[in-house]
Amino acid sequence: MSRNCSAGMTQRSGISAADPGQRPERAMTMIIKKAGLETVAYRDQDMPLDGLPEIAFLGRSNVGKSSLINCLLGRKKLAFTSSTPGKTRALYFYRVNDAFYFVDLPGYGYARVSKEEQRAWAALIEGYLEHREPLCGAVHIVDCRHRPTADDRLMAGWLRYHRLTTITVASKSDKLSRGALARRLPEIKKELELGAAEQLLPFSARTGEGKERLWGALKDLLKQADMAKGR
Ligand SMILES: Nc1nc2c(ncn2[C@@H]2O[C@H](COP(=O)(O)OP(=O)(O)OP(=O)(O)O)[C@@H](O)[C@H]2O)c(=O)[nH]1
Ligand SMILES: [Mg+2]
Repeated sequence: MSRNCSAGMTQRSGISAADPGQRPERAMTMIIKKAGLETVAYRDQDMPLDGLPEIAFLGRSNVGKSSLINCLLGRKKLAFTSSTPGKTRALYFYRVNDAFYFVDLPGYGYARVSKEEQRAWAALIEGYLEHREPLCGAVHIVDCRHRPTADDRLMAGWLRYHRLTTITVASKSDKLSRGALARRLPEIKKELELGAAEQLLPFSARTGEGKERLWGALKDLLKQADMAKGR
C-alpha cells in the first residue's frame, strides 16, 4: 500500500516532532539564493532526472497554491497565478537553491473542464504522488474561509493512506478576522481528520502570515529526506 518513498519517510507528521512555533524565527527562515522554473511536465518523461528531493503543493483550484510558492520563495511572479481557476494544467517544477524542488500541481475540483480532462489531471496527479521516487512530502492547502470540500477530504484521506508526509495549510488567512480564524481552524482540522499532534498552519500570501512557521516545517521535512538518503 505505501508508496515508494524514501525509507523512514512514512509518517504523516512533517511538523509534529518539533513544534516550529517554539523555535526562534531566525532558525526557521530559508535564505533563497536561487529559484527558477526548471521544467513544466505533462508526463513522467518531462520530469527532472537529478533526484533532488521534491515537495508537492496541492489543493483545490484557486486555493492559492502558486501564490504560496511565490511568497515562500520571495518572488512575486515566479509561479503563475490567476483569478481564473484551473490555470495550472501541468506539473511545474521550481528548483530552489539547487537543493530541492517545489512542485506546483494542477488544482483539483475545478468543474468547468471536461470530465475527460479532469480524469487526465487526476491520473497525472495520482501517478506522481504515488510513484515519484524523489517526492518526500506534500503541502496540502485548503481555504480557511470554507468548510473543506468533499475533494479536500478525499485528498487528505488519500495522503494519509499513502503515508506521504504532509503539512496542512489554511490559506488566505487575511480574509478572516482573528476570532473567526481561531474558530475555523479546529473545525477544518476535525473535518480533515487531522491527528491531535498534526498542525494546521494559517497562511496568507498577501501579508506573509505563517511564512516562517511553514518554512520551519519544510526544513524539517527536507532534513528527514536527506537523512533517509544518507546525504
Ligand atoms: N486575499 C488573498 N488572496 C489570495 C491569497 N493567495 C492567493 N490569493 C488569490 O487567489 C487567487 C488564486 O491564487 P493562485 O495562487 O493562482 O491559486 P492556485 O491554487 O495556484 O490556482 P490554480 O493554479 O488555478 O489551481 C488569486 O486571485 C490570488 O491573488 C491570500 O493569501 N490572500
Ligand atoms: Mg496555480
